[in-house]
Amino acid sequence: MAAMEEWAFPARYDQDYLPDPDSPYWFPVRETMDPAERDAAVLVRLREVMEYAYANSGFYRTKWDAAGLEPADITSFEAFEQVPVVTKAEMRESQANHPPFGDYTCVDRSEIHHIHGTSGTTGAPTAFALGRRDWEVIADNQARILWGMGVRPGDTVFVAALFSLYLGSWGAMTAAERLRCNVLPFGAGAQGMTARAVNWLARIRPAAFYATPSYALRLAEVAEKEKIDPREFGLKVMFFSGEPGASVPSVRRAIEDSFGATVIDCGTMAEMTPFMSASATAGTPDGMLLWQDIVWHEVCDPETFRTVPYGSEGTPVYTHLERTSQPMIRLASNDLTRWVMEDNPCGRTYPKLPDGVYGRIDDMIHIRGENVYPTEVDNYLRTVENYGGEHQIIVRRTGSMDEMIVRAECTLPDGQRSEFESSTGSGLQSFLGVRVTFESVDAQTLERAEHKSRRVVDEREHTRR
Ligand code: 8LQ
Repeated sequence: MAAMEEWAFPARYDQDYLPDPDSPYWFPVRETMDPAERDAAVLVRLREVMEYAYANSGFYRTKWDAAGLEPADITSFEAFEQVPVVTKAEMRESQANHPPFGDYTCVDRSEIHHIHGTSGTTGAPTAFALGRRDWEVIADNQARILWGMGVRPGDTVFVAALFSLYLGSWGAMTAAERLRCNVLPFGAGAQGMTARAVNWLARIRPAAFYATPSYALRLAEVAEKEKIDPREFGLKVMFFSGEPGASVPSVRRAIEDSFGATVIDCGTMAEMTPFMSASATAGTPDGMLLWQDIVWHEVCDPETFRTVPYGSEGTPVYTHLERTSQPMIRLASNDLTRWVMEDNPCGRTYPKLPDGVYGRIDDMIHIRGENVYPTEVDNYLRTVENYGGEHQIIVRRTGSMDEMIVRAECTLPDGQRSEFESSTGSGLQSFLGVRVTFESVDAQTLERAEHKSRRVVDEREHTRR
């Protein structure tokens, strides 16, 4: 077997490298090799990354000493699964005790190239410190994944996500720059910006587009108002991260139908940047492949954090194979997914998340013994005629019972909605398998997301958040 291309730790990629223009792969060996051989190389790498973190970070040293393990013990994946996971709460605590970046940061402040962070409005934000060299490696990795999506040098990439603390937009931009694309860092979130985006898209006609799925749908609505058909943008590929959507069948279809482009789902977590390591490809456009030689992805039982067999559901746990600034080693995502190992039409030998990441464990609604994912409501409503495009899910406790109210926009005038309400309410109820109180409101009255949607209003006292 040929050697894995540029496989070294710490990583340093040839910044002038570009693949053969006819190759669907950036690194043909790494992407199509026997997965068992790749896993063997990854296991050695995991030990190297752990040795590096043990030597350079008080956080990992303390954590692993307490668990009675050291990097040299990691001689099998079974041993690696004993490494305790890192939680977001631990990272916040580490940053509070060792401000501003926490004692899991392994490089000197002078080596930090970008600072990003969580953008939540409640609680202490977490700061992400990304090293100069890491930034280059991130660009290279994500350029490789964009290549896999079918983006090519010279293509215009339109980035329609927040340029602020959010890493998604910066990661897409940096990747496109490395790929020798021309980048239009349009951004999102400012007053009137969506209508301007529509006009810029129509004028520049980019090949590729990046945003959150919610925002793409919002953009399609605004385009309609501006009397511009989004198909006229001529987009070839639209890639999405940040929230479920691109793998929710009816949401995906709505985006494909509106824009006439291939929809690609990608993304893990900002902490894990290069976050596109879970991503679909041009040849395998559905679900997400796990690019195991960039980030090591495990799908685990959420209680034991041991991997579940292929075919099963669990929570993703991520490990960096190349980051040296803030390496994440077994970061618990708290998300839910299912993984499989099958022949991928694109020829890459990676495992796959066939349904993407469905959502967060915390966002799952437990109602009368049943679990409901908010994305299932979205998936159903988008198939309903006269649905106005936005909804809210209210979860309330009445007495000792939980109640779920779905409030959805309807394009019909008030007074002509009784059939819509009764058929959608009963349809939704049988789709979800739980009792739902269904209400309709006028179209265009619920707030549209400029970033990630927040559709669940959980009024129960005992719920977190
Ligand atoms: N999340 C992110 N991408 C997702 C996807 N494709 N499908 C389902 N859920 C997804 C910068 C990147 O966009 C990653 C990112 O959004 O990082 P954040 O802001 O730290 O949010 C991470 C969370 O977004 C994940 O844990 C998923 O719940 C969701």
